[in-house]
Amino acid sequence: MSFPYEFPQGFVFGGATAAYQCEGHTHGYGKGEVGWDAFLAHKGFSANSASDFYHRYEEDLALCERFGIGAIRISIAWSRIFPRGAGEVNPEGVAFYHRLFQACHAHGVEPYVTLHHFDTPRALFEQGDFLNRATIDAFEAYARFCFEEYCEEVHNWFTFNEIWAVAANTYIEGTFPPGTTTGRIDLALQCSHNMMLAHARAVLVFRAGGFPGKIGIVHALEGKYPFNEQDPRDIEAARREDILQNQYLLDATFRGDYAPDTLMCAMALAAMCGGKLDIRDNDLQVMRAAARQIDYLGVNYYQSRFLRAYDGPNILHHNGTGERGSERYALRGVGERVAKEGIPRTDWDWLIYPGGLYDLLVRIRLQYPNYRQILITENGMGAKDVLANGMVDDSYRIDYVRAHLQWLLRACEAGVNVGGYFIWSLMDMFSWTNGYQKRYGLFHVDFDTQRRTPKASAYWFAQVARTGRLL
Ligand code: BGP
Repeated sequence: MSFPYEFPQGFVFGGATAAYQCEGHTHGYGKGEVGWDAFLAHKGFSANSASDFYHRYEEDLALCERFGIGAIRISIAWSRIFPRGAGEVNPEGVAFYHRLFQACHAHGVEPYVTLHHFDTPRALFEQGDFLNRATIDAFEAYARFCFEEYCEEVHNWFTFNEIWAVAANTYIEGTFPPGTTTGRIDLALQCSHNMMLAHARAVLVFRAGGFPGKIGIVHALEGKYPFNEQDPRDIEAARREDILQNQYLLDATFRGDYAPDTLMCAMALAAMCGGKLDIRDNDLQVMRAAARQIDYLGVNYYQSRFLRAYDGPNILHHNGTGERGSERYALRGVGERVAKEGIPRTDWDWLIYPGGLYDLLVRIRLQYPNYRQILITENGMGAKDVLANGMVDDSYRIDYVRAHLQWLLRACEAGVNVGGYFIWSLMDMFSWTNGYQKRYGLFHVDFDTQRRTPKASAYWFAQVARTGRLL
């Protein structure tokens, strides 16, 4: 199969990071606690050192500059600004992000800034996180503060990173803090809705304030395919998973409400768990207004799923160790995720299926013609990289990224407006439910010394970014 190889004019090549995974100093410099701190301590993990980005951002930005990476995805840690989520401001945190954004510009690296990347301040988290509507008010106030404070330095904003990951991992899989709830599809859907409302309110604040720049949201999307394309029950399983992870959020993002088939399926799944969704008319009014005003959608794409119908009890086993074959995910009334012959998997059981990215991009263009632009805000391969003789030969990562870029280019050719690609991740970082063994970076980090070493993929990516061609 032949693929196009030239990226569109102005295409942005970036590296992605997230505050909690790279900054370190989770308790330092006036930062307030987040729900993750105690949860990780209990599991024997800590993000307190991570990649020490708090002190080493100059070095990382210099690497971006040297390797032709013109943009960086950064998130602001809400609890560095408002240690308790609302009220008192931490001036040290505010000043830190000014320094960081200014350094980005000094290195010619455009910052794309996310307001919330999984790290709700503990004070709000303990009061129900986004299931509590008070958190929506606090998020809006925090967003307004950031727009006002950083409007000269930041012109590319995202409200949330991966609402569905927050919702599903907290309330269905139980892999995110507090780690005590599983199987509650109703709570996951309610959490998603409330976060979409918070997103919409932040978008309206941004527009009303006339701040310069663009704003959007980042969703984690996955292609959902029936295991057996001939079996109507598998087709239905794939449809249900698709609505849960993709369509519910895409509807909320681009329509500002939920299409009848989306809503019916969501309500039925919520009812199956004994719950009822609280979606108010006023919420939808706000969401509809925001849907008309967002500039871009960030898509995080790593994998797709093949689904078989499943009605037994929930079996949810997360592979957080990199022991291939140890993942199980079977959700009653939705479906069971299964491996498919011929489709390779990473050590963490993530199916490598680059064509799924194409399918999703084309589908967005057709189903939501009012979308303006898509940025791939995360894509990359987690692996147990080995540093030997000062080098990391991660040719498997190059293959992974190349294949995804090929399908991305094919989607551009099919008329989808894709404006950029941010590799996950810029450097090795802490991985939420997997610790430090699962590495994604272009730059290897020795977590003892914090020394950065460019991997083979960094040299390859630099070539692509500099030439705007996939050779
Ligand atoms: C996305 C998150 C990132 C990152 C990535 C890889 O869901 O936005 O923060 O962690 O996935 O996931 P993991 O670290 O679990 O392998």
